[in-house]
Amino acid sequence: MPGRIHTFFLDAHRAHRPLLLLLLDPDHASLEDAQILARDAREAGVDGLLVGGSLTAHAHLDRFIRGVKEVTDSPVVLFPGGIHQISGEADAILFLSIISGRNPDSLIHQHVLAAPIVRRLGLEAVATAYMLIESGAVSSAEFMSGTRPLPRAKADIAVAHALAAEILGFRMLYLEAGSGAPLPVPPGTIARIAQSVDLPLLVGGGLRSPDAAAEAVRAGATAVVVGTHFETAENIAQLRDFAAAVHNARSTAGIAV
Ligand code: 1GP
Repeated sequence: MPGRIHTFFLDAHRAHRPLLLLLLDPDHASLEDAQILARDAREAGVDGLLVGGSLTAHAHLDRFIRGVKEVTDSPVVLFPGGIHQISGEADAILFLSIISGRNPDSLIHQHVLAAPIVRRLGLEAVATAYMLIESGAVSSAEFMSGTRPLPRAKADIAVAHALAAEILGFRMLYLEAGSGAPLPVPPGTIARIAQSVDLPLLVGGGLRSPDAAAEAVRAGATAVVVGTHFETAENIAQLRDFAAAVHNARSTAGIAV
């Protein structure tokens, strides 16, 4: 039976009820700042929080997540850059396999190391196929994982990866341009994938405006993830605009694919 967080995404996907997720990187925010942001996000209508990063050298991940959960009742889901980012305090972990790459370490090896820990903690793990898409610069995820992203202009290749992920039994797809990417995932690629597979589709990287977030949703994203933009204090006031843009995107004009 799907766990609580898998159900949260499945329900959103099936009901065409798009979600805005805020990414908190414990290396980029103190617990106090993260608590303020998490509280503001909840009030602005943000649907959930991801916690993680490519490095995350944070020595007190459990305490960080406990602290965030004190101020929000939104789901808090691990988005790990490695097996050192596992915490039983989270509601679930995205069990990410970087299927765009050909590095066995990020396809299966890290998972073999993580699985016994996840099971011992009783943590819900949602098998998520993670696809890096070329985005105009080398992303941290690309560099740290030692993998190459999918070519930006080749939607057919991205679709074939998504189909393989669905056939292999992954529960969700994550299309990633990379944190702070100059260019987000092309809406045309999102649309082709959304038309090809029946899985919750998370999209993130380089989304800096409500319009860009809405465009990803109109193309077919179940959830959009925004991190870097809200690490700048003056942008936090835009949380509400982002949430409204995402939640209302499907009721406004569609995109041409
Ligand atoms: C990164 O998709 C997330 O893994 C969010 O990206 O930081 O560019 O918003 P940004």
